[in-house]
Amino acid sequence: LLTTLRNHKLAGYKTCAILLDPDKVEQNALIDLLSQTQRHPVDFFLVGGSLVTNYAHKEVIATIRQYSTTPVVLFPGNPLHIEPTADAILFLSLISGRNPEFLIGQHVIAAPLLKQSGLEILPTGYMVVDSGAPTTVSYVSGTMPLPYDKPAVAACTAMAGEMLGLQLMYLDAGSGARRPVSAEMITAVRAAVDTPIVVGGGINSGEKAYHALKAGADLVVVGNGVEQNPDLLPELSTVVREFNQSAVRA
Ligand code: 1GP
Repeated sequence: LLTTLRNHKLAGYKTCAILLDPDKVEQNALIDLLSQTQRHPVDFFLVGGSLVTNYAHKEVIATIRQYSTTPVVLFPGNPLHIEPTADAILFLSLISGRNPEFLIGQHVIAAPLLKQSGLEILPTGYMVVDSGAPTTVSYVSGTMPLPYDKPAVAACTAMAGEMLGLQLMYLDAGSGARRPVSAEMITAVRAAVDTPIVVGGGINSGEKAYHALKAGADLVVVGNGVEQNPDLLPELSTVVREFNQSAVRA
């Protein structure tokens, strides 16, 4: 998947992913969503969240496999969320924070399990961005998010992450964020690094997805938006497709 993401980035081809939170997703709603993705495809499913109270990763992935061939990527909050039936895992180092547990500590615990799992490892610089209200990820990780209006801080953080060898950068305003990551910040990070850039948190309309892609995101992640509004999936899929078509024409 990393090679695919890199090639897409080089070709200027944009992608989108739906984040499924095993705590929230209900079996029938998931089946409906999966059948909708036959008509309105997405590129990846992300499964996980920073705090999972109902560990149903395996069941959620089994249902996805039953109805879809779209790759499944784990978005873990801790090593308990490793599920070898997925295709890959975002191996997240929380580089916006200064909590050693989320920079390297949990990774040491997870490493032998991951080595055995057969999962593709996607080394990811994870940057949580202030969205105007405390988010679960900030609270659970005990870290301060990047200031919303300091694109240069995000750019330098991403640069350092890339120099440390991280292969993807994920700018996340947090689940259900009131405001998504700003276009200015995405553009600054885009200019600072060559890695593919993932952007998520609070993207609950096609328009917001468009702005993130236009600013330089390679992959947009939508979670709550799709759960709350069934019309968003077709909209999202159309935005990404049209974006790619206009890029080809240009
Ligand atoms: C959160 O980026 C994801 O980690 C998705 O957020 O649920 O707000 O779309 P939303």
